[in-house]
Amino acid sequence: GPVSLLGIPLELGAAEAGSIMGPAALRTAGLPALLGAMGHDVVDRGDLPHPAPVDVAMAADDANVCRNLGQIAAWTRMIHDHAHGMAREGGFPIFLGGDHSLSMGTVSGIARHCHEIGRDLFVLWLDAHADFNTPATTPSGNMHGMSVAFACGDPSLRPLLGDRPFIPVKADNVHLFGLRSIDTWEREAVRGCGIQVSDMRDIDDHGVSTLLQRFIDQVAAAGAHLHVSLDVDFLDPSLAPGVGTTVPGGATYREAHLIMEMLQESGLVGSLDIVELNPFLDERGKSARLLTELTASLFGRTIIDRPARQIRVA
Ligand code: DIR
Ligand code: MN
Ligand code: MN
Ligand code: MN
Repeated sequence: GPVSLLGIPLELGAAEAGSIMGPAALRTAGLPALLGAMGHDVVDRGDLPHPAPVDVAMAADDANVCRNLGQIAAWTRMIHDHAHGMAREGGFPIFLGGDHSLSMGTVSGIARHCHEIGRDLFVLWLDAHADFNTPATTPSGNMHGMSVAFACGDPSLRPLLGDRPFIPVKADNVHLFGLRSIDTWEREAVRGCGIQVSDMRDIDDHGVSTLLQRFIDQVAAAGAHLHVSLDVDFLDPSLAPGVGTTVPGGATYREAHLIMEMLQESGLVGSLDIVELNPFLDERGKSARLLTELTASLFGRTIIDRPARQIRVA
């Protein structure tokens, strides 16, 4: 099937405004055109409209700490429906964000489809942050810091999805990669839940190749769908300044490309989020251009042809 692009101009989950312009910047940087020029069949579905807020049946104590809760819930439900539909149609969905709260909808929608076809789902979370806060642990109230907790089935966040079938992702199947900023209570939650973590120290010690190959082997053994969620702040701020939550010491240019090339060679990736790009903070399109280059690597661009390795045809 085609590569299917969906713009999600959402910024209400983040502290800082600007990621509403993310989808437009990724198009301006040439992401759809480059995939097309590489020979992929690309369909751009445009941007989702801004939904009206909905009521959320969440405990009052929890609801009070979640910023823009009614709006985030409305976006989550709409994004979930689109992600589920796109997964069912086949092809490769790319979700152009927008802040990382959008992944509550994409991951839950993909998870629902995987459940329906009896396929396991793994998630690679490329991010400086764990995004594993809940209403009980969040220091900020920003919902982009809660997406992984939601996807893994945190009961306090479950009402965001309303009456849609909710299929949690197994914590064991989620890998937080590139972690270097975590909040106090969030850290306790990550420790206790079985989620996989490669923090920057692990990457320093072992390199991305060893750590990522181990995870890819698990996904391959399970015959699973792999969803990749790429937060711009995974990258070092010197390479990608266009994000509201930069953290020093991020992935290098070579590390980031190596990850994308390994994922391409695995043939296991079935869907992708590109999130948190804030063009208002970017330097002359630098971050948007790098994200476009990384996407090209994920879709098979190499410096020179490499021998095929366990390529699967979707
Ligand atoms: C922080 C920042 N952990 C919070 N989170 C994110 O507000 O929950 N920044 N995701 O990108
Ligand atoms: Mn994030
Ligand atoms: Mn389905
Ligand atoms: Mn982040």
